[in-house]
Amino acid sequence: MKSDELGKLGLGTRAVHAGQAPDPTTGAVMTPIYQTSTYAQSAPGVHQGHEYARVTNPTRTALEENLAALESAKYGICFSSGVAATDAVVRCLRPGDHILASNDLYGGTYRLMRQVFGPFGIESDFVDMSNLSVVKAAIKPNTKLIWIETPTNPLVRVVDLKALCDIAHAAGAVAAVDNTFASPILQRPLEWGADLVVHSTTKYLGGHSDVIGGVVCTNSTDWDDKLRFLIKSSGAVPGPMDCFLTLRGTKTLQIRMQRHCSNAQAVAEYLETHPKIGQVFYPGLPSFAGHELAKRQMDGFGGMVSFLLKNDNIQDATTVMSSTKVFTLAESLGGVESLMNHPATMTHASIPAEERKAAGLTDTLIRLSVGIEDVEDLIADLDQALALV
Ligand code: P1T
Repeated sequence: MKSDELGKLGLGTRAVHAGQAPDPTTGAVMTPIYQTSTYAQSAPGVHQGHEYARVTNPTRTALEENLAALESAKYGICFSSGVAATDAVVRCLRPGDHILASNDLYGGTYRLMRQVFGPFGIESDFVDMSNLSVVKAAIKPNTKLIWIETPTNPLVRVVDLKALCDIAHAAGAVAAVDNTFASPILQRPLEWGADLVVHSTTKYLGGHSDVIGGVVCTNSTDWDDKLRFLIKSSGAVPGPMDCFLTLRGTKTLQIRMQRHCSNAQAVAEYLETHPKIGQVFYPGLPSFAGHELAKRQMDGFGGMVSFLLKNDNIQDATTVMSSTKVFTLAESLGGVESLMNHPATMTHASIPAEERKAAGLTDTLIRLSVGIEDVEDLIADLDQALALV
């Protein structure tokens, strides 16, 4: 299907069809796994569009077109992990440049910016992006990249995409949004003015916790060129099998997201009224600070819920995290199965304790990735674990 036709179709239809046409040689309806490292040339420089698989692979191209269509983007560039996608964007900066990022964000993004790029002379600061005046005050003359997560990991704060993209552009900086928590079904940042959208495709896009991957989507030909040059030159490419699995995942993305949202809403409402719960973080709760903004900016509130116990101590939190039977205690999110995560020791351990605390990420916070199981079973599982404290 051509890209001008795709733009008129709904997201569910794009998820199933974009980037994919029956294989011209066999008629195979599903995109084959082109498990090859190289392609025959009939004379030097004469080939059928592919030369070497670090540069392009047809299974990867299908996935790139599929993800671009979902994000309302012209281009999608796939990477071997979400972190590799972030790395490629940051590599386009130069020593002396400054990144302004959200202070509530995936711990690996913090580690990459501070510990990997810091020694190369790229500065980074992390601020609360739900406060626009704090963001404006933190912009420096050398700020070249504003890195936004919304909803944030792990406190699911919702920040104003349009306002932040406007601030970035007024400062002459690029606005990049990590859209992993929302997925393009619930939020398409390019439509709010972002220059780049980044995903860990490991999460909702893949959807089955069986593959690691990343993507950057953009409408900018300049950024497409820069990122493809990096793919060719530094080689963080996903293999064809991984692309196939991710492409298989996106076909069901829309219906999975609907179920993640309804299950998470029910779990959040259950937790909010539970006597042993101190605080629930979920954009779908009217009591949550980002609720009204989420209603305007998103097409659903997502599958991620975080909470604190009323007895806000690590012993009780550990008891709950060690006692669930349907929720598995593990890093990651966005798969069909429900996961429970302890940010302080797992996904966010690389952020210094003082900085975590300042951002409101306490050592007792528990994060849920609510899966697509029967919601009664999820609630019963939480209920039996909470009964133990
Ligand atoms: O794991 P990888 O595919 O490299 O993606 C990194 C990444 C990027 N952005 C966000 C918002 C993420 O949450 C992640 C990975 N996060 C986890 C593993 C986690 O459990 O939070």
